[in-house]
Amino acid sequence: MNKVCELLNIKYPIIQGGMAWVANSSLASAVSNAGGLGLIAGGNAPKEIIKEEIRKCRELTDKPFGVNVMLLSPFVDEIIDLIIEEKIPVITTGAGNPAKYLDRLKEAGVKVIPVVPSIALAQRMEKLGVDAIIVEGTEAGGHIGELTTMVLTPQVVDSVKIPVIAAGGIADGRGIVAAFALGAKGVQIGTRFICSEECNVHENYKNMVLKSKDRDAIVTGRSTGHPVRTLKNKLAKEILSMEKEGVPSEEIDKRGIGSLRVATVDGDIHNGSFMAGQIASIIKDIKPCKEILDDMVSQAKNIMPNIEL
Ligand code: TUI
Repeated sequence: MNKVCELLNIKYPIIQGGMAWVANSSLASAVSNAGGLGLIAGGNAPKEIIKEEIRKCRELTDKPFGVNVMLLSPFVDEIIDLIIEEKIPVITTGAGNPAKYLDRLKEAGVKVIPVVPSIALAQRMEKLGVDAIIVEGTEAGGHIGELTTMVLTPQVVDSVKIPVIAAGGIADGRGIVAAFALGAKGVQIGTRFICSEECNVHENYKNMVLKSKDRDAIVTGRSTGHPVRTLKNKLAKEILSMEKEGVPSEEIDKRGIGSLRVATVDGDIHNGSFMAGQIASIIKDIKPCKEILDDMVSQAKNIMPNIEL
């Protein structure tokens, strides 16, 4: 049996990305009901909001689902408390090192799967006793590292013993086969699920993804040390020119604050931050999560009949 499926008690080793302001109980339950692992994204939300999403998700699915913890959030401590109180079976973490929470989480029986952008961090996480690791290439949307999925995945596979899950640039069965060929035992998929029926973001967000072309998912914030991949629009271009002009980092970071809500809730195509991966332009339709998963699994099995999916 596939190691990731065994670890998480799921049908397919396909994990939904923890997309802040995107991944709520509707999306997470749909992915879990379809046989993957759905996750509610903690993002920058306080405990009460996530508690309510967990309650709703439990009404919508009896399958396992997790929470994604964004480690730059001011509410991390209380979100970790909530995860333990609610006996959430698994978390993924992003944008930082979860080391200081690991003992408590493990003691409570919560499986921890950090998202990392480098080999060194993957090795450090394994030593601390995490259950699996997600390696996220720079093709991914949102907050990113430097290395591509293509180079990161095989190197981390060779450097750790725990299961490696590949992320960044995967949106169909071909991507899954490629990740498995590199030694991954699972995949994390984000952008593809934005264009699902159960994803509740503003329709303008979905249309931005559907209309995007190969070079539209660009990176802002390289100069401030917080590189973020979003679809090209007025906001992204403004931030890039502020960077070019040498505007102080704090001011640049300030320009981005709140813009994820402007994208996901208001659907303001000019001023929102439309985080998406480089694979966005491959996505051509909006379908139910079950169809997305079934289609990518059958495509992968057609290409590679003995794939451990
Ligand atoms: O976390 C993500 N992607 C995200 S988080 C996010 S919310 C946000 N919005 C605006 C600015 C910043 C964040 C949007 N997208 N992916 C997983 C990921 N984690 N990618 C890279 C990392 C990472 C980076 C540094 C993980 C660990 C790390 O450790 C540094 C250290 O040693 O503490």
